Amino acid sequence: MARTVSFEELAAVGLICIDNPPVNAISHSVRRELVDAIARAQNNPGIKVLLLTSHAGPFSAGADITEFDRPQGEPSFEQLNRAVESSPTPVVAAIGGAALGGGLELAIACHYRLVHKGAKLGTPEITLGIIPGAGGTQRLPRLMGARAALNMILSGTPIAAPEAKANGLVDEVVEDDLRAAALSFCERLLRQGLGPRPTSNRIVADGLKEADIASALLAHARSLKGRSTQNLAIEAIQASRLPCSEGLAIEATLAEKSLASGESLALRHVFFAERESGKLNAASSLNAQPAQPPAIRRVAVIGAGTMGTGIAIALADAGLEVMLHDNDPASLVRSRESRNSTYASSVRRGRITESVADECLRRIANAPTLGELADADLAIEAVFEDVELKKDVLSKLDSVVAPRCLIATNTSTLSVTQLARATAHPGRVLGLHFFVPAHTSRLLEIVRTVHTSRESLATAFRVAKLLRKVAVVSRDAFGFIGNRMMLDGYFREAEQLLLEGATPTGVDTALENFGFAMGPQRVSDLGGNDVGTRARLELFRRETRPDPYCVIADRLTTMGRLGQKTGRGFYCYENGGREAGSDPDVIRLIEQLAVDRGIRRREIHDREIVERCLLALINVGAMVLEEGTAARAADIDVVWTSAYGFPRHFGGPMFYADTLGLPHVFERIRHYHDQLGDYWRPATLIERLASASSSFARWDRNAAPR
Ligand code: 3H9
Repeated sequence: MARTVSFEELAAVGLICIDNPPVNAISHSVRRELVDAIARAQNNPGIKVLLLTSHAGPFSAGADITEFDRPQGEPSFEQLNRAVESSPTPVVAAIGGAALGGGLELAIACHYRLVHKGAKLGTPEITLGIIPGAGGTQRLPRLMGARAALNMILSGTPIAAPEAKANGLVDEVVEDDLRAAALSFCERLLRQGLGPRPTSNRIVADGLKEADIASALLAHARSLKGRSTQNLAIEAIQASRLPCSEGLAIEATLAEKSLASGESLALRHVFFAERESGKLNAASSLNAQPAQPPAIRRVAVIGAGTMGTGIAIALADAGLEVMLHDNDPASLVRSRESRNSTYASSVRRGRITESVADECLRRIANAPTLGELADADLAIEAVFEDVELKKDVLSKLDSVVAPRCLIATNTSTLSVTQLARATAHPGRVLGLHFFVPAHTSRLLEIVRTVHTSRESLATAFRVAKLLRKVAVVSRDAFGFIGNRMMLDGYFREAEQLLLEGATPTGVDTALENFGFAMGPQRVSDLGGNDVGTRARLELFRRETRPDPYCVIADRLTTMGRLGQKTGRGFYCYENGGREAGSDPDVIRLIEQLAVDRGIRRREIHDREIVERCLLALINVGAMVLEEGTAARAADIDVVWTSAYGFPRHFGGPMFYADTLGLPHVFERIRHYHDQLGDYWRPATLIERLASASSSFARWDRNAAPR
């Protein structure tokens, strides 16, 4: 088996390098080889100082998450870190790239730390539903104080090198050559006769007061909504006022508890699902060999409205050159103003410097004519959602751009296949479905048609990677993965509940309490009820759906109650604000629509609201799978957790269904089918998996790449 740690003697310095690509995760073999290297150094009287670093890439991305489902094995993290900290030879960590989770915990068990100026240090464990369980909750408070440690652990966001230096986490920040600086640091230690400096011998300078805990919880309230890992983290940090060995024992118990939690299982599922969904062979059966996509440097964006402008900003942020075209010069002017104000706001919030903002702004140039787009590597059409207009733009693009150029449409409702047929080269056409706001949203749905070539798909994956977005491939079908499930499952059921007696506030609050970022009616008001109505018109053009189907939202659209943008929708928004107030007129409208359909209204419990909306989502999700629109259940989970506000700590709708158990899911869907009619027909896939006591996860594992 290949070695994952190397050891080299450089005069009095023993150089230990972690070499476990791609991210130097601290796997069982890394731990074993690190402990061996330390022992070897101790048996060599010529070695006076140990330098621990990585061969390439990050210092370490932490514990190997793929090993979490099996026993840790010896040496454990605790044994490794004890071997490091109790080494009679001083140990210096030289951190290039990132030191995350167990990687940082290893570094703070070392006696001294140097960090490259570009490195990041953090404890992302909370994003995986676990607590730092390799001494982080005990040693971080000893180095940076309990309050700062609490914030770092609850945020999960890494900090930059200067901040790490300022709060005592590292000794020096290195500007250039980390290895050379670390070697001269080691020489200095030797000259000055400085020995080991165990972190665990320190005492925590501050204690955690109730007010500190409350303010940290408040600061991270959004990301921790509905979660429980933070309570274990707080308990562990509080134990840091005890002698370190006692604190470590408490940490170990709490870490184990966090690892076994459903929250952690779900979050780890999403972590791997996001990485898997962005891989070509997982998404396509077009060809066994991955294609080498061409480089992307210059991108043409056609349409300078909200979407086109957002896409242009996303591309510029990724360092790409953008040529923005629109037939309407006024649109181009408005787009420039909107870009200026977006970047100005990023500077004001301290997200980027003024010079970075200027650089990004300079990357976007207006292109008054289509002819100027000829040397684009990628062209993205983002014009108004009108089939003829889009066909016209795509066909013109096809004749203007070079053969290597990928052509993408940003449609969210139209048939990409039909649009692609407007070109002479449908193989190079696909959908890139961005979400609003395009420059900050995490998801990119890549829509492939039967004609889309593997090269085009590979290029689209590369684009997603460049934009740092999570990519999921959808087959070209109405609504792709996300909107199809939203309309046919989630929104439709939410409206049915309104007709049966619930109120918009009742439905939204029940689902928000479950963990959704925003309830369905608030989402509809935010996106615009007219947008949903337009999508439904397109759906009804292609397929039929029995009444009632989102009749309330459609009626609101007819009444000009388009949502936040008109100050009225399912709710009313006073003075152009975002505060949603309930509106008796809407309740009366709902009551009338219910009477028209002979529906008797009743009181509906929150539990029923949540169950029906989730089961409807799961049922349509299963249909999306059996129809082949999504390749894997995990892809659906990625779509819903990254763009539709489904709580990550429940792992996405399909993972959640597995948690409930498919036999139970099937039985409840059948119950609603009997009660509410044919639109609740259980998906065949659910019936099949339930009768075999199987799960979506197993189905994903067994299904060949489609
Ligand atoms: C921990 O440390 C627990 C301890 O406190 C206690 C222990 C007792 N393990 O993201 P990428 C894989 S918990 C295994 O595409 P990037 C990833 O799956 C850990 N594998 O690259 C992918 O594999 P593949 C706390 C890992 O450049 C490949 O590496 N640490 C791990 O966009 C490339 O990943 C974290 O939570 C891992 N720890 O981003 C950090 N990390 O190619 C998690 C990555 O087969 N990692 N892989 O699909 C990250 O945040 C990002 O991967 C990182 C690089 C920023 C490092």
